[in-house]
Amino acid sequence: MKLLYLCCSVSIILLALSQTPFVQCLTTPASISGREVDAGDAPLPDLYEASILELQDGLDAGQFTSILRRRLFNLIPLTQAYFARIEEVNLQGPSLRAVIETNPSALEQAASLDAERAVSGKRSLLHGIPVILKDNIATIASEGMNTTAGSFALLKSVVPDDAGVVKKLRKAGAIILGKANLSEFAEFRGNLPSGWSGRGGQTSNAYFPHADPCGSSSGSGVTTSIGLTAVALGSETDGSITCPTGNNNLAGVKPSVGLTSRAGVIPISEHQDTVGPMARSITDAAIVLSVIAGKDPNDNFTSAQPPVVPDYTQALNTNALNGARIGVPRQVFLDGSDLTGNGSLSAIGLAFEQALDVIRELGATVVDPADLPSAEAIARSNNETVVLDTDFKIQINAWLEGLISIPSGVRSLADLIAFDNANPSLEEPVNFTSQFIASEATTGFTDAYFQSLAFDHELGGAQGIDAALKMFDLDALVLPAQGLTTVPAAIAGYPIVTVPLGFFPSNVTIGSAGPETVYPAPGVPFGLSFLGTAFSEFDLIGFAFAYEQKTKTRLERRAFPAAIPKTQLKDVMA
Ligand SMILES: *[C@@H]1O[C@H](CO)[C@@H](O)[C@H](O)[C@H]1NC(C)=O
Ligand SMILES: *[C@@H]1O[C@H](CO)[C@@H](O)[C@H](O)[C@H]1NC(C)=O
Ligand SMILES: *[C@@H]1O[C@H](CO)[C@@H](O)[C@H](O)[C@H]1NC(C)=O
Ligand SMILES: *[C@@H]1O[C@H](CO)[C@@H](O)[C@H](O)[C@H]1NC(C)=O
Ligand SMILES: *[C@@H]1O[C@H](CO)[C@@H](O)[C@H](O)[C@H]1NC(C)=O
Ligand SMILES: *[C@@H]1O[C@H](CO)[C@@H](O)[C@H](O)[C@H]1NC(C)=O
Ligand SMILES: CC(=O)N[C@H]1CO[C@H](CO)[C@@H](O)[C@@H]1O
Repeated sequence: MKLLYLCCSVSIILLALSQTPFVQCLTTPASISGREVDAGDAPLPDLYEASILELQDGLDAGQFTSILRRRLFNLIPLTQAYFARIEEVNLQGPSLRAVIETNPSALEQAASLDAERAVSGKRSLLHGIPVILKDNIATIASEGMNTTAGSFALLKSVVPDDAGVVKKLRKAGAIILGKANLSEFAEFRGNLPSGWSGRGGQTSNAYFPHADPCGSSSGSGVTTSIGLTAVALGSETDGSITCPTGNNNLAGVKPSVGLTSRAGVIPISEHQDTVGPMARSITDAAIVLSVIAGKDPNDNFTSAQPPVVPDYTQALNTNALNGARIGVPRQVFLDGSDLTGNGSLSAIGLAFEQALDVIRELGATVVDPADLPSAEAIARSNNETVVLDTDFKIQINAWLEGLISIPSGVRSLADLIAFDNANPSLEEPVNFTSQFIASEATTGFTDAYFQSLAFDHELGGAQGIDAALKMFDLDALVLPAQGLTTVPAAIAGYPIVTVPLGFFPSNVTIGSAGPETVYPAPGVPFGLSFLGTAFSEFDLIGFAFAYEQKTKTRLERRAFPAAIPKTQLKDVMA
């Protein structure tokens, strides 16, 4: 009854205000995917952890409405609550610097999406759900936000259009809450610290003061980890979703190259870049991926994907690991890293061994080791650098050329280097521009480039991940999310699905990660990755979900107290 009452009272007020015909209230189903809900009587969701489905239940029930304050819309309080939470911790308090800009049009979008929902129901499970975008994902300038990859050189530049993934989000009814700080140019500038950009400063992890959030989707990770947004999008070329997903206690999907559009995303390399969700649960990540996946005429790599985008929420099966064969390509992380043995990162190796036991308990056969035949060749290879250096120059030049306008006048990589050198106080070029310089020195699509590209696909795919899957008759591979474990999937363009694995213990020796950051540090999270062949996201999401539901590792530990925002829905509704 309560549900009906709330729904109708909101709609009647809307009707009075707008003369919009009131038709939907009685027929809007009060359940999502067959679940019975009566959120009208339920407590308000805690925004630190709130899932997309919890938020939808509240929205369906009109639960976030404050009639006292004449707030007639559910989405305005929800959006305001997230804005207030950002305000509390972004530049004040722990100064996490996770958000680079908020969307000045968000409240307007919230109002119109709310009115639409009252009249004709929700467009999708993302209707009204706030999303934060990494600052390399374009949004039309008229909305009020910049798209800069964190660089002052791109400030106030005008992009030709929304990114392909943003068009899909808007169509699904999502609210774009803001842009996330990142490692500038997605960490393709030089030896810059993870999570640092000229415009945004140093992003910090919320689990230990000044801890490394990992990069380059650092702000996407930190904002999601403490509920400054419902979900975020990140991008990965090699490790940039996987690593910050792990370091911030999240679930994330690095999709196969070509599953999600890169049109309108400030590029590194079309051969490796990919855009994916970073969320607090595999369920949320699956909901977002189902929306952003799909073909886009503006990114022809998407034509390689299977004809039908799966509904990834159909993969959410707690039994998914039962009977599966999961391989451990140990050489990938034993070589040249400190994840095992007695080093400061050994907690990761220890937790990983325990995770293998959980995977066995869930009915899977763990094949260990299940090494990639190419593991040693990958460790020795410099092919990826050749490909990325060459691609970046060509693609960033095209991006800069394609802008409608750019006040800095920067129209090429050479201009970008000159801008950084001319503005040391903004962009600290001394130590941070070496990758730009290496890329600028490349001379286009040489024979060596094509050879490197072909080797990469071969090393990551046919002699790498695909070879191991075939030789050991596996359904997927599993690895810690840190270190160089992302390289084989990066060079092959293959997917990775990451879930929380554990946290550094309180007695870990605190290390230095950059001028302003520490790593490892007590309580800082790390992740577990499931890997497979191209377009195997559906299966990987199932495996990750089964592991996540069995362990619920995310809930074991929260951010440090000052990094937990206090504003909740009740505070903006009262
Ligand atoms: C970009 O950022 C600048 C400075 O913060 C701001 O004045 C401007 O409104 C923002 N948006 C666009 C589209 O330029
Ligand atoms: C996309 O188009 C480019 C340029 O026209 C071409 O070189 C490339 O092979 C195409 N890629 C795919 C996957 O179709
Ligand atoms: C770890 O330390 C113990 C005791 O100091 C030593 O016996 C062992 O060999 C070390 N293990 C590795 C992998 O270094
Ligand atoms: C690329 O990989 C191939 C195959 O392993 C190797 O022979 C070659 O030396 C590598 N090239 C570079 C530039 O590292
Ligand atoms: C640049 O790096 C070098 C070596 O790592 C260091 O000695 C120097 O202080 C750094 N310069 C600046 C301006 O940070
Ligand atoms: C930290 O504590 C654990 C458990 O109490 C212990 O096994 C480990 O050796 C300690 N590590 C260090 C670096 O002191
Ligand atoms: C939304 C927000 O707080 N943005 C800030 C990000 O950091 C830069 C640099 O400190 C500030 O100028 C922005 O206001």
